[in-house]
Amino acid sequence: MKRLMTAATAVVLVAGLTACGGDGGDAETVAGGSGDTITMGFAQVGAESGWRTANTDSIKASAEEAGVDLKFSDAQQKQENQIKAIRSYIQQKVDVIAFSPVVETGWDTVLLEAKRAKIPVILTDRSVDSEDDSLYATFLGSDFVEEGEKAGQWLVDNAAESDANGDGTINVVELQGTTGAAPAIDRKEGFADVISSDDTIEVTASQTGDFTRDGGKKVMEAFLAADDSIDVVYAHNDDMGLGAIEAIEAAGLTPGTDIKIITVDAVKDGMTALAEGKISFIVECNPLLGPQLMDLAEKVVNGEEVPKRVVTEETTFTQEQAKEVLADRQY
Ligand code: GZL
Repeated sequence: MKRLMTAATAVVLVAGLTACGGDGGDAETVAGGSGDTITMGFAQVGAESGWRTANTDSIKASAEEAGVDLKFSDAQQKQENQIKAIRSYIQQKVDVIAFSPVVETGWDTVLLEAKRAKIPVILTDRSVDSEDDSLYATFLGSDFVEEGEKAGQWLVDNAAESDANGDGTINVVELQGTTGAAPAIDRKEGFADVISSDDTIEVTASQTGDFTRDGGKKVMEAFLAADDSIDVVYAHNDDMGLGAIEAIEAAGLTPGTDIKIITVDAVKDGMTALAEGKISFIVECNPLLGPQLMDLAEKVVNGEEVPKRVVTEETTFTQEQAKEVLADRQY
């Protein structure tokens, strides 16, 4: 089913850098609120990556800042836990529900329950694949296809330097994000579209590492055991790229020299590895969605018009750029 996106109403989110504090955790009430303050139920994916932790911190800090009474749950990357959390928010009659769908499909039933309970839903970070876009008020998050395209474009532009074994072909292995998740599907699509313009570049293996460091390490170990001519790793997030670095070094190879690594996110650990030259290029995916989420929630609860799609503004980093900004990165 095609995701219905009214791109024309998309609004670009200017990244607001905010301090981050707090930790993940199961169902909890984070920001005190009483009387006519807005009560928000937030069903988070989990705590699988540095990006997710920064995203959680931004949401909690922004709720505190905005005086929003935040009920927060961590689904440990399980869709059934997110659905349970959304149902509990419906029973608690919160003013608004927000969540980052761990996968694209399987949400229509519970979102219809929220609609029938007259509780607006805001999608943050990841979207759902549904024919009925009346099931949510707005989707705030990155354009993951564009992120994949940026990663692919860097490889096309740097193909020659990426042919480590000099055989005239660029052998790429791909560490995919969580199976069925919008960022995994879209980053794969965008990357494949752009590299198809250069027939010397080929993805010879692609497997999910579930967006975790350990997942990236284990899959990379298997890739290295099966193929001694890998030139490039394209990892859908920094954490899997960092896991791949561990596997590459354990195999006696030098990341950045023997095998180039391209990742997405630009969290501190990823940017540090980029500054050191172990990663070669990072496409930023901004996790600081908290301020915009609270602003959208207030408008939605007050019955104000909001754009159906709010696109996060983000950039890319080379090794030189990482060295320049690393000290100032807040996540
Ligand atoms: C992207 C987000 C992804 C990050 C990963 O917006 O959903 O999930 O890229 C995170 O690091 O686990």
